[in-house]
Amino acid sequence: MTEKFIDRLPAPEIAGVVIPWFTPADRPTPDRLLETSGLVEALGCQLGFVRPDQVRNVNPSYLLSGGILDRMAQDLKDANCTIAVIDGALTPVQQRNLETRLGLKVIDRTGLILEIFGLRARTKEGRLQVELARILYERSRLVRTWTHLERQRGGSGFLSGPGESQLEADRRLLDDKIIRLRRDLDDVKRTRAVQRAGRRRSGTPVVALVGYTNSGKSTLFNRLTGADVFAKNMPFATLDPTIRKLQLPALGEAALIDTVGFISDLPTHLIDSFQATLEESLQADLLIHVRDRSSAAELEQAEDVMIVLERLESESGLTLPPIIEAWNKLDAVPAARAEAMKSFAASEVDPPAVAVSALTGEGIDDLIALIEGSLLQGRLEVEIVLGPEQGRARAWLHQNGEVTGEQADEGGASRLIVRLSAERLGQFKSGFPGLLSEGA
Ligand SMILES: Nc1nc2c(ncn2[C@@H]2O[C@H](COP(=O)(O)OP(=O)(O)OP(=O)(O)O)[C@@H](O)[C@H]2O)c(=O)[nH]1
Ligand SMILES: [Mg+2]
Repeated sequence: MTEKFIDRLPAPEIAGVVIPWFTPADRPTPDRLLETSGLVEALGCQLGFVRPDQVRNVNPSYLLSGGILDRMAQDLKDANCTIAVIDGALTPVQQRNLETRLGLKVIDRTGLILEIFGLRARTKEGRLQVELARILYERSRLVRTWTHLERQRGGSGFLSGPGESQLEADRRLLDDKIIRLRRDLDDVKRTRAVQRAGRRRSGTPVVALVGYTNSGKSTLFNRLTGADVFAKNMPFATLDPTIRKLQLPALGEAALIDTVGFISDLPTHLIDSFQATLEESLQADLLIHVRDRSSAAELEQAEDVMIVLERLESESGLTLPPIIEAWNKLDAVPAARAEAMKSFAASEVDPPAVAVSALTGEGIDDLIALIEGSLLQGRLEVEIVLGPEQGRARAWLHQNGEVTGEQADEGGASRLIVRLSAERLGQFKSGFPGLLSEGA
């Protein structure tokens, strides 16, 4: 590669941000402005200015049209900006043209989010996923800059010039890296599958938190498990999945997963490369959709979360687990509305909901009751190994559960995957003690 499309940013930069909008329907709300500022700050940049600009006529070379562009150039200068952010989608050509015109580094929304992910990734898995996302992004831009690169490298042959073969070489290099990263990520997936099988063998129900970034998942996670996970008022505070024990009054031990949040216009490359992490949630027995009910953009955020989940469902071939909702930040909502929200939540059935404050602890007992109730209603998947002498247990399982897989081991034992209600699972545990390993 002779060229890097997303460079690491030396801090502190001063960023000037324009949020382009086109029709009244996509005019940025005040919350969108806050979100954009949050993203820029999450990158460790100071905010020079942030402003929505309506693009009435799209200029294909720059996206922004004349007047807006001139004003942006002036504002960037006035605020001593060192970087320009267009919180929208730029083609590689537009990005390059803007950089030349403004004399600054320019990044778009995808570039911005990728940078933040790069800063946040801590675990090996997180880093692999971010690296894959970056390379997929680079590769997609490589394809579209074909003519540009060719011209830049001065192709001399007139049928297939050096420009083209250079591009081919770049592309192959990226493809090789993509293959290696996918292979490494497959290893991660295998490890996860083994851990999951362990939990299944012990019959531990798994509950996963999902939701828009900054909705309070980690705060709720800490509240529910007594953990001390990094929770902060910034987008993508959490990137790597964390799993902890959750004590339920009747069911006993469950596992709770906290993971990466969603955002509107989440770059497709990110969803693709975060499959391993996101699939972990998809294979839970229950999802808690955490919604920040104090945000004005809350409804759109909730819709965006569901869109991503449904997309993951159709792409992975997995079925979404049952979903309940935690309407969070109750304390930040005016008292009268909070009261109305509490009773409204209580009347919701599809999906069932509870109003809570992860910060003050209000409503948390109700949430725990709802989690337990939903698990009891839902069906859990467990793996049980039975010796040849355990015919009675096998018959019981066939009668009371749904056996979705059965495999014979060398020693004559068989390995059953069974879907059971939590209640039946409890009966099995007490009726056939010792057949499910504890606490794996
Ligand atoms: N007022 C109020 N603030 C809350 C509540 N829950 C979380 N917050 C705040 O919201 C911000 C984001 O919380 P996090 O728990 O980091 O949110 P998250 O969903 O894990 O965010 P990401 O990991 O970035 O996706 C923090 O400043 C929290 O203190 C709540 O119930 N009330
Ligand atoms: Mg978090």
